[in-house]
Amino acid sequence: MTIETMGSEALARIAAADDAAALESLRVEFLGKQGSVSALLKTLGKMSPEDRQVEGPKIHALRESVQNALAERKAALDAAALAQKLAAETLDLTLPAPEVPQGSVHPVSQVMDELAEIFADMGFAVATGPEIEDDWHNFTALNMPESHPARAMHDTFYLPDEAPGGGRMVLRTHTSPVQVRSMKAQGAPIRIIAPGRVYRSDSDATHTPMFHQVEGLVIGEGIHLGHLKWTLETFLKAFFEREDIVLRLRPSYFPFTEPSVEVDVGFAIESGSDGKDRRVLGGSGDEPGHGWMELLGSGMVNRRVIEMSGLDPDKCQGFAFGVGVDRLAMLKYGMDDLRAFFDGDVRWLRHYGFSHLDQPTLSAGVGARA
Ligand code: 2NL
Repeated sequence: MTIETMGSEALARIAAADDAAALESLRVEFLGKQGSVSALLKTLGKMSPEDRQVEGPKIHALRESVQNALAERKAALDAAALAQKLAAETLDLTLPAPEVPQGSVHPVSQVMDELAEIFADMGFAVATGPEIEDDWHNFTALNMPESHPARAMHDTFYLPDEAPGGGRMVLRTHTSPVQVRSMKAQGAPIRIIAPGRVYRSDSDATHTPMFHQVEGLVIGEGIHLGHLKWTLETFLKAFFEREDIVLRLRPSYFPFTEPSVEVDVGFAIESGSDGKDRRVLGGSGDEPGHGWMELLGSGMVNRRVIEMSGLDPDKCQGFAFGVGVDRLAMLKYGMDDLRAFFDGDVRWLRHYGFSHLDQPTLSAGVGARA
């Protein structure tokens, strides 16, 4: 084979190499220690000076052209690989943002935000406190001494730890201890709501061992039942976004209030599009086809509770109330199974959850928009 045919054959094979590995094996085949071009170079040493004069430039030219062809082909393959990578990674920034999975606001959080907004407008601050409480703040200060039968009704979760001041540490059974702490810390006057998690060892279709409660407390001079009724009426009208909310106050009993008042809300029975009857709040429960639904517990704060919280019951009085947040959410947003609240099922959340962009405001209506 002549040097010329060797050259043209080598260049053709280099031009046809379609990846870096094929190119490298050609480099070894031509220019490696045992390579064909290297072998030709070695023949120069044994040639006569005259022959070397003729063959030398040809062989060196062959080596150079093979080297150049390898470098060129490598550059071409690299450029093609880069172009392909760039094409594959192209981002069209004019496309709309992709649909990505989004979180949503849990109905309980939404209702808590609505409560804070409504009560802030009436001058209430939001107070919080520990979920692990001592016996004194959860029970004794609320007029439930050790032997009190109401303690047994609280289905309390007890911790092994001894509480300071006697008894055991507990998971709070209501948010009342938050308010006892507020009275002790800031004295009178007071206008607060205390929303949060509470715990009772009870579990069935309508009870979960953890649920949410909001309590309210107003302490001042000359506070009376009229203030309580106005406050609850104003709250419920704002929360359910209807002016025709009608309240019925019934005498009741709680150890921490005296007198104690249970609050019913009038409802009407409407048949839904699914053929099922639903209770819709609004109107007097005494009309035909209407009824009363028990919603809140409340009363004038027992003077013993005011005393134990470090205030003088002859100088200041107050009212308090408590209501289940989960229950409020179910009533307002039409959810029928309490247990689904705490399953963490994203399909449920997608259905009932709220947009974080829908901040409840009184001016726009506290409820979320459709
Ligand atoms: C209910 C409703 C209620 C209170 C909670 C309270 C808090 C303090 C003092 C007096 Cl610090 N009362 N909270 C009052 C009445 C009812 O909850 O159904 N509870 C079993």
